[in-house]
Amino acid sequence: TGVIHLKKLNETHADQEITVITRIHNSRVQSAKLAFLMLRQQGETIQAVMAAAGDDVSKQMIKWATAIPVNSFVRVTGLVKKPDPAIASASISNLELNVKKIYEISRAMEMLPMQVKDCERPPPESNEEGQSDATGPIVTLKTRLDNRVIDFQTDVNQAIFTISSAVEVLFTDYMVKAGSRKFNTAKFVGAATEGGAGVFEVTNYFGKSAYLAQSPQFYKQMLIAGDCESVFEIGPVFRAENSNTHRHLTEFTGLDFEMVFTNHYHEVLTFAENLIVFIITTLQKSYAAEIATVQKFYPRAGDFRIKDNKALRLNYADGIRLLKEAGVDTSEQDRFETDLSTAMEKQLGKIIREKYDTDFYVLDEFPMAVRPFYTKRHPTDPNLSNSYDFFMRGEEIMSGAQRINDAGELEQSMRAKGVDPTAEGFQDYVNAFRQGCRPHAGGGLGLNRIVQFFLGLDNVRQATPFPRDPQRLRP
Ligand code: ATP
Ligand code: AMO
Repeated sequence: TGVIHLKKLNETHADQEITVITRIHNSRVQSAKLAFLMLRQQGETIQAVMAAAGDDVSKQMIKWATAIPVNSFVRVTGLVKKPDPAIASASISNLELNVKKIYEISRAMEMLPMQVKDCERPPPESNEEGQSDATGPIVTLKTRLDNRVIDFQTDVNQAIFTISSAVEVLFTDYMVKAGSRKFNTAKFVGAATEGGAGVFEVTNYFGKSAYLAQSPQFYKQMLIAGDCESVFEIGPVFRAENSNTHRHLTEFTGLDFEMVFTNHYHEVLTFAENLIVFIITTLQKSYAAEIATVQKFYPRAGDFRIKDNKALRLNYADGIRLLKEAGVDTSEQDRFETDLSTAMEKQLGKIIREKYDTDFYVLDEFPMAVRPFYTKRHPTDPNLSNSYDFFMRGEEIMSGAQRINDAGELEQSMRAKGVDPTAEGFQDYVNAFRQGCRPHAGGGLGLNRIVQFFLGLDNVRQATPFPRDPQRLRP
C-alpha cells in the first residue's frame, strides 16, 4: 500500500488498497455508523466513506475523524471502490475510498479566516466585505489575497499557476531551441531605463542611491554589444507607478528577449509572433484540463481565439483607422503624440475580434513620441518608429522595438526625450555602442498579463502569486 497522489488515482486502482496524504475538504456525518469525508490534494478531490460495518472502522473512529477540523492533513488508507451511483458523486472518475485507517498528520485551526470552499466561486466585482447569499459568504478578492495561502488551495488557483509555470517553461524552451542564452541581470541599477518617474529608489545602498530595475533593457542591449547575439531573461520588474488598475502591478515577472537581425527588424517581430503562438497553442493543446478548470469561474478561459494559429499584423495607424470607423474620437491620437488609452485598446480588441476573428494581434510602427528613447526611428517617416506592441483580447502583453545601435544617435534621442546621456548610470549603456554593435531588436512580455488575458481573468492579481501594488505589501 504505497502512498499515491490523488491526481494519479484512476479506475485501474479499483478494488486495491491505497494510502493518500490529503487535506480534509469537508466532512459530513450521516449517522453514528456512516460518515463521508471529502479529501483534497492540489485541487483534486475524492470522497472517503467511513462505515462502521466490519472490523476496520468503529463508531468512535467516525466520531473522532469527523471532528478533525477542515483543512487538516490526514493520512488515509482504504479500498478504492466504484461507488453506488445513488451515493454522492466523487470527482475522480467516480471513484471513492472505503476508509480502513486514518491518522491526523497536521491539524488546522478550528476558525480559519475563510474556508477554501468559500473561494470556490469567482470573487465579486465589488470589494464590499460581508456579503453573502444562499451558498454562503461571498469572499472578496482582497480577503482572498490577504489569505492567499488558503486561497491558493482551490482547484482554479492550482490550475492558474500550473499554466503560469508552463508559460515560463515554454518561453525558455523556445528561446533555448532558437539558440538563445538565458541571463540574470542586475536588479540594483543606477538609472531609470523606462522613464524617470516610475522608478523605485533604494536610499541605503552603502551611502549611495540605487534604483530597482524597471526592466533589463540596458543589460539586454549591452549583452548584444558583447557579442551574445541572442539573449533572454525571466526576472522581476519594478514599476513605481501609482496605477490602481486591473492590469498594473508594482512588481511583475518580465519575460525579456533581445537579438541581432540580418536585414530587417521584422525578422524579430516574426520571431516574437511565432514564440507567442507557440506558447498559446501549446497551452491550448497540453493544458486543456487546467483551462477547463479555470473556465468554471472564468467562462472566457476556453475561448481564446487565435485565427489560423498566427498573429494578425496591423500598423498603429490601422488601429486608429479601425477605431475611427467605429465612431471613436481619436483626435488626441491623430497628432501621433498620445498613445491609445486603455479603453481604446479594449475597444480595438473588440473590433478586431469581430472583424478578423482573432484575440491575438500586433500593432507595428508606433509613433516615436510615445516610445522610450532607445527606440529606433522609422527610416522614412520621422513621426513613426520601428516598434510594436502585442495584444491579447485587446490588452497589451508585450512591447518591443528595434533599438538604436549607434552611440551618437542614442545620445541625441536621449536628449530629445529630456534624458542626460552623460549622467552616471547612463554612461556605461551609451558607451556600450562606441565599439560597434549589430542592429538588434527585442521585446518584453509581462508573464502575469499573459496568464490574465489568455485565461480571461478579471484582474492581474489573480495571476500573481503574491501581488504587489500601491496598496499591498503583504502577504
Ligand atoms: P507599458 O507597459 O508600456 O507601461 P502599460 O500597458 O503598462 O504599458 P501604460 O503604457 O502605462 O500601460 O499605459 C497604457 C495605457 O494604460 C495608457 O493609455 C494609460 O492611459 C492607461 N493607464 C495607465 N495607468 C493607468 C491608470 N492608473 N488608470 C487608468 N489607465 C491607466
Ligand atoms: P513595457 O514597459 O511595455 O516595455 O513592459 C513590457 C511588458 O510588461 C508588462 N507590464 C506590466 N505588467 C504588470 N504591471 C505593470 N505595471 C506592467 N507594466 C508593464 C506588459 C508590457 O507589455 N523595455 C521594454 C520592453 C522592450 O522593449 O524590450 C519595456 O519594459 O505586459
